[in-house]
Amino acid sequence: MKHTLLLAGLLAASAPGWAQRAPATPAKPAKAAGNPIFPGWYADPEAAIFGKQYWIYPTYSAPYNQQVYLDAFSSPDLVTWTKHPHVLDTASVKWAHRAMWAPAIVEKGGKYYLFFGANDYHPEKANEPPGGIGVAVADSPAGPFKDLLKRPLVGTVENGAQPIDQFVFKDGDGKYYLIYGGWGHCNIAQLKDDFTGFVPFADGTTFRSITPQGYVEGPLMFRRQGKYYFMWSEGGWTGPDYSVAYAVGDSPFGPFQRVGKILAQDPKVGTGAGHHSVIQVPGTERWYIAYHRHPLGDADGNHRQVCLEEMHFDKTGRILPVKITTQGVAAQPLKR
Ligand code: FUB
Repeated sequence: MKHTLLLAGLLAASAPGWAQRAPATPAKPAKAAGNPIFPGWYADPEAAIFGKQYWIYPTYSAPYNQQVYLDAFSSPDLVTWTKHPHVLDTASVKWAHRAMWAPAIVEKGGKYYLFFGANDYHPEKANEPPGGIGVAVADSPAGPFKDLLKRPLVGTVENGAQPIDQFVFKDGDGKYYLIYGGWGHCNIAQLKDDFTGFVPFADGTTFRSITPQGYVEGPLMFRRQGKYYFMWSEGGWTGPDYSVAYAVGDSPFGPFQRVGKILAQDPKVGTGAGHHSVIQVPGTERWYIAYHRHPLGDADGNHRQVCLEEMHFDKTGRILPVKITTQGVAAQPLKR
């Protein structure tokens, strides 16, 4: 879907005296994406850049029993989005039957690995079938993704963390980490090179808790100027107060001291702004935050829509609070 907005600059063109100063060829109006960036109920957007395309992999935000597939969306410029239906489907993951959640994508060695949660695993329930975090692989970011392991990669509750809301972080030394967890607990574990399991830490443990104060779910990590930024969602995802906070550390293991919230509802724009991801345009200091929010006045918890805003840092490296908008971001074609 294409959203085109004429920016305020055009209005200014009618100001007295403008005609004399205007260039002979009027500037092309900048396009803006508009929020939400594509139609439909979607949540937990994982944003990525592969080649000259932006990608977004969201959760299909329907009742759990209908969450049996994942769609993806691609764009050359953040404005025009193409839908890739059912890039992963429970039909190709035998152990997954509902609640397919919060994809995380990584490219390695020419293959694309899509990590996902499935089944809303609750081991305390009688006859609970397997569930947790799985991994699927494809030759293209558009799929089709096929189950890599034929079983969950994480199918147990470790350190109190529900096995959902996975994120894959690649550190500067080439090591990949799975960072995940619901129920207010977050773990980090080092992935094996082929993503089929984990490399235990030197102390013999596999899952290390890095849960910061206020953490609920939806973790994410990135590195900037030698610092590790750890971000997560707080509050309840069905309600208006869902939001995003962050901490900064010197290693992927922290310790992480909560700095504060940077994304939250704006009662004039949308509510429940949370479960985000972050992308940096390669070779620039341009950063974007993808997140979901509820439309104003809509109390259905599943009614979530994917939005995009720019994200900025101050001179000391603090993330500035993000203003949620209806106009979204300007077109940003990728150069390489
Ligand atoms: O979309 C399903 C769940 O809602 C996610 O796993 C949570 O993070 C919340 O966004």
